[in-house]
Amino acid sequence: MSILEILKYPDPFLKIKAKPVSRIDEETRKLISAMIETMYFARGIGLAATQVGADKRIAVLDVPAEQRAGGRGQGENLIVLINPEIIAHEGETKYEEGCLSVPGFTADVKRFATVVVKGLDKNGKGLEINAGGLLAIALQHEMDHLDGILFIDRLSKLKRDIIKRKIKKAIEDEKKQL
Ligand code: QAP
Ligand code: CO
Repeated sequence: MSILEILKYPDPFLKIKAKPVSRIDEETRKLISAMIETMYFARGIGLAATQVGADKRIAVLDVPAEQRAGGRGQGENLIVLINPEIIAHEGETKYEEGCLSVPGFTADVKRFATVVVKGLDKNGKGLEINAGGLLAIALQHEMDHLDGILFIDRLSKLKRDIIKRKIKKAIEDEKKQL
């Protein structure tokens, strides 16, 4: 059992482009378990390795079934994705996103409506996911993290500047409280 610290914007580590995983060794397996525990503990639906300070292309997701076409029972929606890539996409959609690394803030973000994502599962077996709805959005959000991109970076410059100013002010106010 280990809960990891989630890095918060503007931590510079959130901007790195994570390195591909070449071997799923003991250290990688431990990281994956800790990421899953941390995601559930923080009540998130997705978490990328860079958010917990690990330079590896790994994401974990658990998008609730009712929000997911053809979804199954709770606890059966856990996805571990290693070295993910979008191999096809269609359409466009907009969703009010949040992020565990930008707590307390949300904004409408434009994404592909459906994606086909290729990668490896936790055992290194090839995996292909055909997703729409919230899962498609979550996959794109987590894959962005692995390239050092936050949802606020996907906003227009005007909206981005406004939200960044609000976040910085919230951090300042929090410091004053101490
Ligand atoms: C990424 O986000 C995502 O601000 C996962 O106070 C976002 O789990 C995928 C969270 C939108 C699809 C759509 C955020 C929890 C969790 C907060 C999350 C907060 C507490 C965000
Ligand atoms: Co995020």
